[in-house]
Amino acid sequence: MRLDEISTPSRVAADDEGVSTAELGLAARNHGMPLEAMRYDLTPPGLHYLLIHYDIPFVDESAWTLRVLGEVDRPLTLDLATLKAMPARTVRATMECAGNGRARLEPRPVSQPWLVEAVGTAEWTGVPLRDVLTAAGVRPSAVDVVFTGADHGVERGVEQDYQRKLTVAEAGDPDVLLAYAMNGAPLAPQHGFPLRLLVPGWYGMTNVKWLSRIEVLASAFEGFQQKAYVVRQRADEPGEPITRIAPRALVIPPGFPDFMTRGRVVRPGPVTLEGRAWSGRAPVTLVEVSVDGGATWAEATLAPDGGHRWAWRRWTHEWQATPGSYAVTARATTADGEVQPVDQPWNRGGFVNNAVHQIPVTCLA
Ligand SMILES: Nc1nc2c(c(=O)[nH]1)N[C@H]1C(S)=C(S)[C@@H](COP(=O)(O)O)O[C@H]1N2
Ligand SMILES: [Mo]
Repeated sequence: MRLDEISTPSRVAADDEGVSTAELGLAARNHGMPLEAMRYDLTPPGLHYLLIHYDIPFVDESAWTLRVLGEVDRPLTLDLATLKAMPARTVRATMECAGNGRARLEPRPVSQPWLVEAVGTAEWTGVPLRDVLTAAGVRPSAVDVVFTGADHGVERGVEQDYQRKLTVAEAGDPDVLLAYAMNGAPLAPQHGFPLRLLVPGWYGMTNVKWLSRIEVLASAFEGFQQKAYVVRQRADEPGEPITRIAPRALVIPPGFPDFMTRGRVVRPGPVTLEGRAWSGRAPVTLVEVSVDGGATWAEATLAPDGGHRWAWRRWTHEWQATPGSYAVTARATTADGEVQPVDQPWNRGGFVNNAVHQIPVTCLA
């Protein structure tokens, strides 16, 4: 047997093909954030979404070290106590999986079948990456910085440690952290204990968990996960690399749900529609709400960002509900004029689908 016989290539589902038990298995391991948890500024423990390509590695803190090597004058081996003794920084960041929205694409790329719930917000504490790189003395020849996790698996026939890179310039951003705490507590095993990379504003795949090694290269890194996270229409094109989070607004589902369909029920009268909006590109400056599936829009009230540039912002909108059927939706616009699309931005990997999300709501008589 060869690895490529047990590990299948990426593919797109047939028109009438339902989600398979393999996709269900991924969805059960990699759970989303229940949308009602958008009521919290910081996603409470256990409610933040999870995405783990392989297994959660078991890491013994007393034996763990981080190695910094490659194009540096002083290769380092750091334990957790040494990292925690360095000046720390805390950044509040909304993290979102690049595959969020994938299962709503038609046709559906077969992979982790996210609807819209692959998001969460946390306060991450750690050492600025650039302080560690400065301590190691990055050489002028350096081009890319490669981050390796302790997890190992096979994907599309390629056996690998999970690895992603930043360019030297991207790695120098003072908000990029080697984080050992999430919301003031040590990282949970599923979120990367004992150390993960945190790159505020970038899609999830960049934030390498269970960090074991940082290698500075004098050439461009072309690892599997660099080539996998690209927007492409055909399997044989190189595609556009995925970096920063596209703007998105989501609605906290109003009223109460039907158990099976999760369709919503409200009673006539005032209903406060509420949600969050975020962008890793230009900041969100406008949120609009529609109760008729996007036929008409009203401007929502956007709360101040409180100095948290990389975190979602709360928005509210008062709605006078009268008996009938509604499709409640919201859309975000950024300072650059980027507006969330109504039509799906389809691509083979099912990435960066920030098309507006509609929630069916019934107002009782
Ligand atoms: N080592 C490692 N890091 C990883 C991953 C992984 O599978 N292995 N998944 C990435 C992806 S695709 C996402 S979306 C985020 C999810 O982070 P979370 O599970 O803490 O929400 O972690 C990223 N970091
Ligand atoms: Mo992801």
